[in-house]
Amino acid sequence: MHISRTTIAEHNDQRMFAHERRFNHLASETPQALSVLPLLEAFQVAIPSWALGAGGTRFGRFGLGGEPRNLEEKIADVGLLHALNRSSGAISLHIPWDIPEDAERIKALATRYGLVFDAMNSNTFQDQPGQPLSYKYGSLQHVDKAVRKQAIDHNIEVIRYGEVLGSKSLTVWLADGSCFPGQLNFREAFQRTLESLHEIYAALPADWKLFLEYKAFEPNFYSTTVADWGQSLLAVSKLGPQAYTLVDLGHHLQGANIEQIVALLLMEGKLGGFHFNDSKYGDDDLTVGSIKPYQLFLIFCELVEGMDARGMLHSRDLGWMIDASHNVKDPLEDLLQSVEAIKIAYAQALLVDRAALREARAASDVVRAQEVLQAAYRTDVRPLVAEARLRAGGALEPLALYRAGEVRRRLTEERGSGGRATGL
Ligand code: PSV
Ligand code: MN
Repeated sequence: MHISRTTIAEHNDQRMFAHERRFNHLASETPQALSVLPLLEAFQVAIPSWALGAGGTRFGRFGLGGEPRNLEEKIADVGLLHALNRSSGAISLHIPWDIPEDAERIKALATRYGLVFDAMNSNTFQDQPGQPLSYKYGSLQHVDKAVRKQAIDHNIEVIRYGEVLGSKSLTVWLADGSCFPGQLNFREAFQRTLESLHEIYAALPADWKLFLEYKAFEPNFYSTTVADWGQSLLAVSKLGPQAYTLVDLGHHLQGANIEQIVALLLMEGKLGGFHFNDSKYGDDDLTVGSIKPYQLFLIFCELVEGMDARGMLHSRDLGWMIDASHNVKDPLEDLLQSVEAIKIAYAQALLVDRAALREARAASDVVRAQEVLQAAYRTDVRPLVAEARLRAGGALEPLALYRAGEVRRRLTEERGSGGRATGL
């Protein structure tokens, strides 16, 4: 499936007059809007290879037509998103769901779509067919050294695949933990995990990063061995300068102040990457910005401020990835919405009057501080995000063009309706 430049240009021409009117109005009201356009254009969000088909819950899964049947088709789907929004120029692979059998060919295919490979993800939370030892009681934390070795070797294998693809990071998420009190010695489980991580860390190429993702609960429901940002930070600090914490928005206990976590991790130089999604109750993996868009904005405020304080390049110095699951929506539509929500929150955070905020804080003027933040949050930045997309060669309204092109129907014709993308 391909959407040509001509189709995009025709779509844009039909909308140009209305877009220019909206954009010029915004630019006249918000003069700094123009200066943020290059930042918006450069900002890319990686699409996870496991989120291109229908997801599911433990109660079942409702299939979808035209799901990608292999890695090549997943790359084609991400290529399509990127052609539409020019902001999804990377793909994040999960091994062994997406083993690149011929990595050089896969890399060349991705390059044709203008895509690079973001973080590689290992999987020691499931047993694979033919796997000698089970991860039922954990992987890097396991009491049996042989299981730990199997999990370490798997992570090193993932790094090797990533090297050929041009990736520069490994994300480790561990389901390790315990389901019942008494099952684990917490200290020893953490120490075994750290020891295993040291071996993986030692296999990292010099220009790679290791991201350690934390998660409060699930699939273990009494304890998780890397359960929160403190535990991840503890581990990555002991590992060394190439190890960082990864924040997945769905992995906190309810009400956690994620923006504060982000601020402190950045302050310590230990925030490495992000998994975007949204949630109401637990790790719901919903469309970014669909439930708590204000929280997303506040997180971006801390990201922008914290990265600027350290002289970091927004587009490059953190790993930006979506990690979502799609139970009722067309995944490609959902991903377009998610990327748009991320860019809207980023644009709004860039528009915060930081000097005014500093002054309000210095005067302990709480009311003024809120006004300053919300002035940015309540600015309709959609024309700004659309202008950045237009300048980068994308569509003014990606979702509208996706629907007008009947992409899902065409994908279903091409790939059939019984296919099932690999993943959870
Ligand atoms: C776990 O819930 C997680 O967030 C990790 O990032 C996994 O790799 C991903 O979801 C896919 O299951
Ligand atoms: Mn995640």
